[in-house]
Amino acid sequence: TKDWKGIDHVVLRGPQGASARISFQGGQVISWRNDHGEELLFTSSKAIFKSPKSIRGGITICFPEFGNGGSLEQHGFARNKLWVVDDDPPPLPSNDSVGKSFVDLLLKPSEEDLKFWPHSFELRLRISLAPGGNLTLISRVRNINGKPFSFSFAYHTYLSVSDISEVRIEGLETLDYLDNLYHKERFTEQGDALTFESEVDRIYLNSPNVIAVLDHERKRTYVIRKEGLPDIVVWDPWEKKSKSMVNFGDEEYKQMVCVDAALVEKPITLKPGEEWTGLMEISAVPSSFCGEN
Ligand code: TA6
Repeated sequence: TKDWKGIDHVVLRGPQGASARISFQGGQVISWRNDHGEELLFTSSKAIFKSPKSIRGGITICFPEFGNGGSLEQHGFARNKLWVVDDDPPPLPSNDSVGKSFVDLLLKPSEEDLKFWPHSFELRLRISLAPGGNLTLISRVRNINGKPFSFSFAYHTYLSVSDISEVRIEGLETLDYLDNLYHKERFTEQGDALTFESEVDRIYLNSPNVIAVLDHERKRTYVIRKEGLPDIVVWDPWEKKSKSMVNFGDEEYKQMVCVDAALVEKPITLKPGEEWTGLMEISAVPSSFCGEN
């Protein structure tokens, strides 16, 4: 359908009211609501809903590169491309989507993409919504090239929070991280949960496969589970950077935090015919379920 901000999209609906809205542009989740109709993802009020740029918010797919270290545009081209519905996807190894509402999308490189990144691939993305509202994204990258290629990847996820100063992230304690604010220098996180009082832009390395983002004020906890994605990126632009972004409100850094299940430090290399799978599942639960008051 096209009735929402003029963009082609599909809506998944759960039996009790949860929903997810997915744009074909970028294969991007642009809304995810729980059974009470509350929005769980942040989208900027200044977001530009016009291709070929990705919308500021939701979950953007960063592929074949995360960041801007290489020859491609920042975070790769996948988020700026029009994806198609994959009518006949090869079966997934697990029966992960049984009982869920889901959509399968597909991205293949255009002639133009191949000029900048000369590797033929198929990127398949299944997005599914479970009856309780959990959202799962499963990406599969297949090398259909004659030669090996390497890539990095991220589910760049803008979580909606009430006030960033009330947020803390558990599961990253004692991990090493690369700090984008210090030329990717390597540091080690201390023993406490991560809290925010200034700009944060870090890549936590080899994180546990489950981490929790606690929004104390809203009494909500996001639980992020991942497979095949060793790293977690955490980003909040804070005051100064917010002002420099045209498609982001000056004060909106307070209402969001990006927590990305990602593969950044050690890119994956696929030989011809090989496939890689990366999964992220997010659930949003009342904090009391996680031992919070
Ligand atoms: O680590 C997250 C990050 O790479 C930041 O450095 C920040 O620039 C952000 O992504 C957003 O990138 P974008 O290209 O969407 O403006």
